[in-house]
Amino acid sequence: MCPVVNCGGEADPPGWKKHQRAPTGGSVYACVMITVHHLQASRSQRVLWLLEELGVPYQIKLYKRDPRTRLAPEELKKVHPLGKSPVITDGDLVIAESGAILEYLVEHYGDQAQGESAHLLASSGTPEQLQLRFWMHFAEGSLMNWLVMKLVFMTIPTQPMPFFVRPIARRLCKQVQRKLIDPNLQTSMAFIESHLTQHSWFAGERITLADFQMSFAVSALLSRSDAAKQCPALAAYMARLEARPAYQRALLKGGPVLMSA
Ligand SMILES: N[C@@H](CCC(=O)N[C@@H](CS)C(=O)NCC(=O)O)C(=O)O
Repeated sequence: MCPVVNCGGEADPPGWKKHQRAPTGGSVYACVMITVHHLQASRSQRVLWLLEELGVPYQIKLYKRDPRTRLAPEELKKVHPLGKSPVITDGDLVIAESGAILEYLVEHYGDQAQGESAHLLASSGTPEQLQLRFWMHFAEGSLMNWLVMKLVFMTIPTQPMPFFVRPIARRLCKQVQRKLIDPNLQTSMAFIESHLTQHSWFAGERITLADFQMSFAVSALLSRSDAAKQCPALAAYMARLEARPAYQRALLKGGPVLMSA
């Protein structure tokens, strides 16, 4: 049974939603817990990390990847028709797509956070806001496409296939990586490295939502590109993220960020 609390007209406490008006005045709150529909080793780790930083209560519903195809289970389509993770539910709301989820969480729960986590957005019209917006879109609109392609073309030759096809598959996949994917990753990586050499965080000198959105792509880049491992600013940035207690708590609750090869 969900507990109920009477908050007498104060701001919504974190994790509680206004339920009904109390006859004696004030408001009655019921705990409508945010649920993160978390696919094992996936982008939804960034949502867990944000919730930990904000200090908002939530629960995790874990979905295991198909061990053969590594795809999400069909069950996730019952939560949202796209069947991808992350998806969150908050009361009657179902929200998909990492960027939309991160923005929703900060807009609705950000003011309940403490310290630097209370200021994860940038002021309107500032250069910081432009940067924040750029990295929010770049992460999923550009960089992740190349990183997913890299994973796909690394994985194809390891899949079951007739023995005489495997050398052809291997050669073809290597060519695609060398001619198309790796040069694009290299360009992105050099751009990120140069940016992080000049700034501590993606939108400037303080942590913002852009860092949550970019965190998964940076992990994937470091794991899928040998050249990225040689980038000192990128490595130092990742170490800074991993040192944050909230990031560690998210890892403990959600498991590793990436699938093992
Ligand atoms: N742009 C989307 C991508 C969502 C996405 O593709 N998620 C992956 C996990 S990293 C997924 O659900 N994959 C399982 C599948 O495609 O079956 C977002 O950022 O939310």
